[in-house]
Amino acid sequence: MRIGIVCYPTFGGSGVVATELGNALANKGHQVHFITYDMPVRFDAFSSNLFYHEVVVSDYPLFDYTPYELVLTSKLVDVVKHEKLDLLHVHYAIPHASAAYMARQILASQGVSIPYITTLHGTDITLVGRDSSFEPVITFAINESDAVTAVSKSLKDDTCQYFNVNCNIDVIPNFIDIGRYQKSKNALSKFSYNRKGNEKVIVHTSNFRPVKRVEDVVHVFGKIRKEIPARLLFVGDGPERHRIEQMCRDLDICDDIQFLGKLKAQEQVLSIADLFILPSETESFGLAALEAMAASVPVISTNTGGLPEVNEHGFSGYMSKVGDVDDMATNALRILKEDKDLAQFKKNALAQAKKFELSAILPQYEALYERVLAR
Ligand code: GMT
Repeated sequence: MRIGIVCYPTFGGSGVVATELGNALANKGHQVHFITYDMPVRFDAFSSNLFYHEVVVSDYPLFDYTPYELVLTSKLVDVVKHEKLDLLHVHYAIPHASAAYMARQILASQGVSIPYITTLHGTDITLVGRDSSFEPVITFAINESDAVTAVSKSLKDDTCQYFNVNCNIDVIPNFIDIGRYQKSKNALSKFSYNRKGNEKVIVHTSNFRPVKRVEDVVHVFGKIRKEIPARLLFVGDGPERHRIEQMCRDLDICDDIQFLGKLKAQEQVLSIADLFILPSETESFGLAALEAMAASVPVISTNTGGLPEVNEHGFSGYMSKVGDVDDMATNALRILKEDKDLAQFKKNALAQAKKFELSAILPQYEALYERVLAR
């Protein structure tokens, strides 16, 4: 098949999922064309089946806000026609689904037929999409899609609850290439870090937005550190980072915390981790938790959104109510205090991640593509 993928090319989960999906489809012999404003972070530049088409947004003094969606639409029309694409798969509804709709209409007027599939990832529904400034367009573009997928059952339910949409949504969960994470585990970590004695390494990865409640990570860590030697590694960056750094200073625990910033190969850091903390306010899936589990790292998370579909309470880690940092710290210590418990949780985390192995999920997307093309 000749597939066009539209996504945000950044470190965010939706971009990572879209890019890994494209890489995997290309490995299976499909021709995959990425249409984005920048080279996706995980793009496999050495695959002969992968192509990248940049959406170049030029500035003009009249525009206070450059109309990205129109430039994207024009690019979609061009790539579909000239690369003879069979279908478009857009990740994150805003503004990709409406751009795909517009491209489909323009192409139809030229006698070219192109179906589009929309994959909903989370904040496009739970935070941004619900905003009345987007809602009518999102509802329309979802209903017009030739197929819609959601990355968890919880996200499907939220979509059906918040939007007046036809609820014919396929749940196709996010996936993971376990080999990539286990390989880093078995090799010597490129991440240079000298563990002091028997200290436990705790990791949090996010875009440091308020929805991630990064301050809760610091509170939980502060409680753990009172009981056992531990170090906290932050991966990622975003608007809350400055406030979190200030919090570490105020609590006088900065010596045990490192901010590593945005990392391309975060599996190097996970390979030395003992615990992952994800205390989000809402999380449609929690890809970061799955990545941790693929590296055999148990997860302390909240029980919000799609997280119960990913993290199994008492098995791959524990879940607590949003904001309950005492419970999170108690659970973290249940995992970390005894080496034999930690070893068991690490094994369980990997077993849980295996349920989301790429090889099990990829055929679900291929089957969906075939179904759409057969109509
Ligand atoms: O978490 C974010 O803020 C980024 C966002 C994105 O679109 O990149 O992540 C969403 O999509 C991921 C991939 O499907 C999910 O794993 C995340 O749970 C989801 N984030 C939220 O729902 C907050």
